[in-house]
Amino acid sequence: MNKKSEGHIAPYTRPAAGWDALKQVAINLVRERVAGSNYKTLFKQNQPDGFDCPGCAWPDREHASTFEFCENGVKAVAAEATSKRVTPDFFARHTVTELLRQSDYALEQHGRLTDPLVYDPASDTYRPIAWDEAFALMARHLRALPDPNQATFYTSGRTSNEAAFLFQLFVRMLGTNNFPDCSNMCHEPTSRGLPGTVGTGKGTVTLDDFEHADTLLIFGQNPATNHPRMMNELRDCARRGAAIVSINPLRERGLERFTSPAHALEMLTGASTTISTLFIQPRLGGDFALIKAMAKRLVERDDAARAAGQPGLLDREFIARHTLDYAAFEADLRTESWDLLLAESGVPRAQIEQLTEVYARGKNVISTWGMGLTQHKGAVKTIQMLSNLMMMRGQIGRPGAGLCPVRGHSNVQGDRTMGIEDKPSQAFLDRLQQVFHFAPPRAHGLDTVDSIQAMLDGRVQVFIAMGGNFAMATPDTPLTFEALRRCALTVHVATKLNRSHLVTGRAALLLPTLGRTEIDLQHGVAQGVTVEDSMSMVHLSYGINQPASASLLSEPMIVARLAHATLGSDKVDWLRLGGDYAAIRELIERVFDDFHDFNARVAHPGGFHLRVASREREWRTASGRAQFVPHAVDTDTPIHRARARHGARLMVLMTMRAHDQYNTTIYGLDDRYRGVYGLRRVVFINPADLAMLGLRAGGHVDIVSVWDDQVTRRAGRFLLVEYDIPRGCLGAYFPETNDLVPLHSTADGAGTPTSKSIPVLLEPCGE
Ligand SMILES: Nc1nc2c(c(=O)[nH]1)N[C@H]1C(S)=C(S)[C@@H](COP(=O)(O)OP(=O)(O)OC[C@H]3O[C@@H](n4cnc5c(=O)[nH]c(N)nc54)[C@H](O)[C@@H]3O)O[C@H]1N2
Ligand SMILES: Nc1nc2c(c(=O)[nH]1)N[C@H]1C(S)=C(S)[C@@H](COP(=O)(O)OP(=O)(O)OC[C@H]3O[C@@H](n4cnc5c(=O)[nH]c(N)nc54)[C@H](O)[C@@H]3O)O[C@H]1N2
Ligand SMILES: [Mo]
Repeated sequence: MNKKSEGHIAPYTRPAAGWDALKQVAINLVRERVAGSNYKTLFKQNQPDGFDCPGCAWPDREHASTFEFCENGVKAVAAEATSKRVTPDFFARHTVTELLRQSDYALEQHGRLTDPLVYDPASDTYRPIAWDEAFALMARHLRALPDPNQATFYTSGRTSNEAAFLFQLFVRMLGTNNFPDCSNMCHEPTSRGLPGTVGTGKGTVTLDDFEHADTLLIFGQNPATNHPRMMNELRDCARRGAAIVSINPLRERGLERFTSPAHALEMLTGASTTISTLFIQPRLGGDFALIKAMAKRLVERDDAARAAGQPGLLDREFIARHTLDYAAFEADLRTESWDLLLAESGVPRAQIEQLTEVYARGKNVISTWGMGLTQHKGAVKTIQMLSNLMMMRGQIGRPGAGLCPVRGHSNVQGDRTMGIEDKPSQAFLDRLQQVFHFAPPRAHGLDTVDSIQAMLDGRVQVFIAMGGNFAMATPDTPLTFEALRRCALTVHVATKLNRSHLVTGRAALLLPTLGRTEIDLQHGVAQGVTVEDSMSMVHLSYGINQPASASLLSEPMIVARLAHATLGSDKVDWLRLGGDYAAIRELIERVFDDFHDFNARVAHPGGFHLRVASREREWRTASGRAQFVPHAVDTDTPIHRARARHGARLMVLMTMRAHDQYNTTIYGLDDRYRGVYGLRRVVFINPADLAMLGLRAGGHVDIVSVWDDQVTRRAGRFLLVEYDIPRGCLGAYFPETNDLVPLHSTADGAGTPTSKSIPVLLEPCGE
């Protein structure tokens, strides 16, 4: 128990969701002061005639007849439907410097932005500006750049397909591929890794496959908090007798037992479903070695079975017909050292054998993964190794089986499909050239980390963000702040105030926009936008609430007016497109073959499935076959080097989400399933490490990064909390810990910050 604050620690013993979740919903609706007329919104989320939940990218059951209840979806909707407003009057009363001293939670609580604002350095305040003047100011800055590559354009994953398509078209017509996006910090290793093995950077399953799966491997994911609607799928699988394994350093309570709020009887009787039957707790970043060990064990078991005259365990027909380089891959497995795999994974051999049995017994296996696999140095090769493992038994491209990366933001996958991509393919650029008659820039652009470095170096002068909270979501916070402050102009299109808006360039704009829950009228006609979920379903979303303010513009209209002001409308009639999203969809259809008959197909309830070639065993690799990719265990990483210097005191830190946050948006201060109440500055640690370090639970420490530059990265005063987490591993929440992530500590081949494997030391601080 912590005496100095109101927070406390108390283990959670009930099943996930259930009545506790309902209670939290009520609390949130009151806290957000959601207007009575906006309550109905909650029942329209993910319904055929409603809007797509802005919460996460988990798909919806087609024609869902019951309200798919989701506590955190309600929080996301309530946060947008709040009746609180942050008006020009508020900004006149508070300087930016003053606002910077408020917590992220407090900033969020001020409510929805109502008017376009411009930063006034003389008074250090944001002041109202007319929309036309705001666009003229941006156009002036952009046109004045000697090289369009001196501007960079960030996208967060709530942006609709229509807005994203216009955004990328405008930016490429301007002349750059500088498209940092939230995906760079998220599933980029998935998008870069999968094409090298199965040819397509997307998942191969749909919700229907969950109905036929008998085995689920859940790697590095906390669905009870981050994808609550996935829990209903897991519940149904568990009830059918499917084996469900959670592979996670933390034994997440939400994956143990679950009471479904969608099932009245379960709620009334307090019944719950056991979800995971097996918990494997690798050390942070140990998944690569673990998966490789499973593959090695599978080869050994296959040898033994065949020697005994039984059928083998590998799907040799699949391997022969569909894949390349299995022999080299198997040879590498045979020579790999068990000792090394055990040491690097942190999982005992008996458990690896048990896990391999579960996998080998599965007729239909789905592997899902989240940030626990992607935010590491070796993330790309880990994902490729998982793909290898699944291919060994032909578990890709047939019903009930496959690869299931679980994306974060509700349209992050769609934004990438639409061309928010710093490394666009030449074929895509050719198509843009054909359809729009201009010469798109061909050189690769800047991603998120590159953009920060370029701003620091003065190579980028203008930063424009379509949503998100760039300053808080990115690593190395003080450096990122400095980067933004060195810009000539920073612009944020946003729904609610966040810290990024307070870290201004010499000139700065804050432009308020409609949220997805709001009615978007253009020329008196309600517009729908489309989004693509994590399983490649594309569907329409119509807002139903009155806009938070009469001055809001939609994202597509903001892009259209910016493009018109900057480039003129000779080649593209921007303003017409900004006022008619069906017309934007007609252009999308001309650029992407998979979107043929877009308007007609998306009008069907539930939308349509965007074809994923690998799901149909069409491999879009250079050879036309799925590729086995051998990879060695890396024993010379920054963590190995830091451990060589500091010995057992060296800890590895993961930064993750608490239950009451949406990325950088803090809704509340609890993390219910992990038993943390009213506190965010906590660090989870194994009791044996506490003893080894001479520390005690309830004490406070500073966390200090170990990195091979001269920068001191420190996050002060965290409460030590004993937890069931492997030795040498720590867990804490982001964004409070982003100061600790070195900017250039990124995933090989993907540039993703290594937010889940930061080498650190703990320093006790006085009470
Ligand atoms: N309510 C809510 N919903 C959200 C979000 C939110 O913030 N709040 N964010 C959205 C976004 S953008 C995303 S990307 C997703 C994120 O959803 P998740 O991927 O679930 O996100 P995290 O909380 O970052 O961490 C996931 C899990 O990874 C585990 N983990 C950490 N390191 C390792 C490792 O080395 N190996 C393994 N096997 N596991 C590890 C952690 O213990 C944790 O359980 O959720 C989306 N949905
Ligand atoms: N240390 C650490 N860092 C991380 C992570 C981690 O696990 N650890 N996770 C990473 C991941 S997975 C991700 S995806 C990124 C997230 O990075 P971002 O996407 O940049 O961050 P969010 O917190 O989701 O952005 C929230 C803001 O978006 C704005 N917003 C909300 N809805 C809308 C809308 O409809 N339109 C517009 N224009 N704006 C809107 C609001 O102003 C809100 O304040 O963070 C990454 N950073
Ligand atoms: Mo994400």
